[in-house]
Amino acid sequence: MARTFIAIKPDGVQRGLIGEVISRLERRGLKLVAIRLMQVDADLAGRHYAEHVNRPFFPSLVSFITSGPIVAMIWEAANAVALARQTMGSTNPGEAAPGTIRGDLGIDIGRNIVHGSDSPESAEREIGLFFGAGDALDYSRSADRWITES
Ligand code: D4T
Repeated sequence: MARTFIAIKPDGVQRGLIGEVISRLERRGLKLVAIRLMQVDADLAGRHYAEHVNRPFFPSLVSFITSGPIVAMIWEAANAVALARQTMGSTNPGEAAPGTIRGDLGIDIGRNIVHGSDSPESAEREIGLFFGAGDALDYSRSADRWITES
C-alpha cells in the first residue's frame, strides 16, 4: 500500500488544529500508520527543505518550521500522495479551494498548516528523515472494506 508523509506545522499545532487535520484525513479514508510529536532542529529542517535552499523564503521557512512542535505522520492509501495533497489544497491557503484543509483554515502561504509529500519518491525520502525502520505499523481496520471495494 502506498504511503505519504504529512506534517502538521507549528502553526497548526499552536492553533489547536491537530485533531481537525487528523480528522479530515481519517474521514477521507486514509489510514494513520505512524505519528510523532516532535521539535524539528535546523539540521533536519535544512535536509527536509533542501530543494528550497536557494529560494528567498528559505530562511523564514526554516525559522518557522523550527519554531515549535510539529506532528509528523505517515498515512497509507492507494495513491496516498495525491489523495492527501488534494485534501490539503494548494500550497497558498489564499488560493486553496474551499473544502480543503488550507482553503478552510488558512490565508497565508507562510502559515499553511500542513506539509505533504509531493511524489512517492519524496514520501520515501521524507519518511526516512522523520521516522526509523519499524515505526510504521502494519494493521487492518474493520472499516477498510467499507472504504475501498478491493
Ligand atoms: P509543503 O512542502 O509545505 O507541503 O508545501 P508544498 O509542497 O505545497 O509547497 P512547496 O514545496 O513549493 O513550498 C514549501 C513551503 O515553503 C513555503 N513557501 C513556499 C513560502 O513560504 N513562500 C513561497 O513563496 C513558497 C513557494 C510554503 C511551503
